[in-house]
Amino acid sequence: MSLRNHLSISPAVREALDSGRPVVALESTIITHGMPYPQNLEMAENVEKVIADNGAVPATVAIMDGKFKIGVTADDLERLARTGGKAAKASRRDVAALLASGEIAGTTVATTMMGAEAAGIRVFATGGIGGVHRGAESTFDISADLDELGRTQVAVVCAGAKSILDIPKTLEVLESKGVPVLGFGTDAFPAFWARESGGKVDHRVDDGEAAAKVIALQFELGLGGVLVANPIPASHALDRDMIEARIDQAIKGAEAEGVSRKDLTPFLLKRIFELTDGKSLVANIALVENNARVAAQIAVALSKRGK
Ligand code: PSU
Ligand code: MN
Repeated sequence: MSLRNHLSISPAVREALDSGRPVVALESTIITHGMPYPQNLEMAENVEKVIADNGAVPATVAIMDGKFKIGVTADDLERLARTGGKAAKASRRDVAALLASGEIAGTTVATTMMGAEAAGIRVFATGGIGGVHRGAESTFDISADLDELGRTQVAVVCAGAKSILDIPKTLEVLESKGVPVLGFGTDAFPAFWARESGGKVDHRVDDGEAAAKVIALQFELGLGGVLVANPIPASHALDRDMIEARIDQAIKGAEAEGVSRKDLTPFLLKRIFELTDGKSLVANIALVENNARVAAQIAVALSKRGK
């Protein structure tokens, strides 16, 4: 039983892993379902570059052509970006069916963690994680990302969670699953476009070294994943009241149109983009690049520790 038999690892990533050099995984649902074309392609290329500029090798993960790809070619990246929302969105439950069909799919945080762990990659950068949706007490809509963080030994660097989710409930579930939440230079759990959500992190780390020390111990102890919460740069943060009002509007729209389940997050992202005249997208790109930089610093620090 091993996902390893279904990986296709790019030569650059293979070489880095074999020689113990730092590697950072990247997800692809953010490319297929999180942003429109061509900004998604530009973002994906820039983020890979930020990681390389900070001394690590980028490994964008996707399920396509019947393989779990770890590190994709420029051509693959373009295919993912152009296919966009017509691609499948691969959560844990979709992996076997998508490997069987050969369909093209963006990997969520959950599935990117699975691929990263199977390949031996310890650090992964994204924008925001999935979590407990507002109204989950009646819909049961809780992202598989939270379960994956509880069991898979990968550190995920994100800008917190969007307040399209219920952030207090998301933090409660992370606690139940035993996931340490590390605030990167902050005591506040960030809310994606805003630097604060009102929630607190469990522990604070102020640089890549400090984060790597905790992550290395967590993995040595076999305790599952780690969430590193890295707030959006202040220069790009959006006004909290403005964005909250737009999010409320988008959620009402989803309810009115009967959008739910796995279509909900992509629908809300698109509506918020429209309602903020694209400001949400500019901020989203800035925070992903910021997370990529921090993830590379952590990967470099881990590799110095021989992890
Ligand atoms: N949140 C964002 N942008 C995203 C996603 C979440 O701000 O692109 C994507 C990620 O890939 C995440 C997934 O893992 O949506 C969660 O989807 P779901 O809630 O269906 O598990
Ligand atoms: Mn869901």
